[in-house]
Amino acid sequence: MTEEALSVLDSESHVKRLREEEEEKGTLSVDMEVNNGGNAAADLPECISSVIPGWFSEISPLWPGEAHSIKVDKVLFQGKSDYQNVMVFQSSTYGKVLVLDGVIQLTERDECAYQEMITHLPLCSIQNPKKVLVIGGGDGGVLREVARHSSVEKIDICEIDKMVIDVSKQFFPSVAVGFEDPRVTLHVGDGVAFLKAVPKGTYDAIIVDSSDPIGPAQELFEKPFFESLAKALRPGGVMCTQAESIWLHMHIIEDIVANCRQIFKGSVNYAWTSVPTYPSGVIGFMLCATEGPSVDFKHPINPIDADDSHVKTKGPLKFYNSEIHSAAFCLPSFAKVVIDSKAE
Ligand code: SPD
Repeated sequence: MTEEALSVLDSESHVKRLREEEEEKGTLSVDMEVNNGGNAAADLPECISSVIPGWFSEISPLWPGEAHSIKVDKVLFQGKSDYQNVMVFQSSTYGKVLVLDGVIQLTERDECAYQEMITHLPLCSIQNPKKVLVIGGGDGGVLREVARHSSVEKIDICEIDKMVIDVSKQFFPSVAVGFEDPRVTLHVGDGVAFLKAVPKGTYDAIIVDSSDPIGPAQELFEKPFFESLAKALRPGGVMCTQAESIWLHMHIIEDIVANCRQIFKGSVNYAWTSVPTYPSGVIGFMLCATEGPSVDFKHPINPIDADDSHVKTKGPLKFYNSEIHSAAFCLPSFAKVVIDSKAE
């Protein structure tokens, strides 16, 4: 069987499994069943396919009723680690794509918009970050960005899934290049347990580059984890965590903001960026500082774009600049109302 055929079968069985899960939960459209006499798939008009052959469709209960699709040229890798399904495919328009449990983690074309923002929003907000911890981030992209900061002396990373690291090194060398920096120490293990063992006040900055809060990353969105983060930071230290989409996940964001407000006694702000291949095309970040020297996240005091010493070895920044840093904290009114109300 050709790889193209395999990829179609795989995406069909993935969609079938998710449909079955949705049906079990009763979330699949009732209208379709009624309008089609109970045989929805068979009676769909030709222009609407239940799955587009040769395309990857991203379907999840975290974004019910929609599925972004990307045309697959070739499936390059499929495997099952101890934690999740791992897939890499060559797309027609976004370069290579890394998928974990059916959810896109990065594409070669737009990964810069996420990795640069999740890293430089916190690190450009404090003077001379020296010790940085990355939780998750097994593709190495956040490491690549942290390594642009010449003040940084030590970079620890704790990633649970070795397969993600190996696959990234094999298929995404320009992302995984972050692992080659001599300041990096890799810990393969559970980020929650790792953080609990960190002595109080160890890090200037912690970046949590996780997948969505279903599966191995779920605990990284819960209150005890935020308490461990705060404890591991020095006074006036900063953390930045992936905080989902204002279009899809206001309920998750509300909880994160409320928890962080209680736990972090310094600044607590929400920022966002545009990533076309993430659900709804945007993703947000929760930025928090511990009590201590005050941190104004909205006005970078350590501008990486003013220093070009990193450009020779790592290439130019593609997305981040000081203007987009400040702009990232401007929220649409519907989100501002909710986030500000939780921030009081
Ligand atoms: N909905 C997908 C969110 C993925 C966030 N993490 C991406 C990891 C890239 N380093």
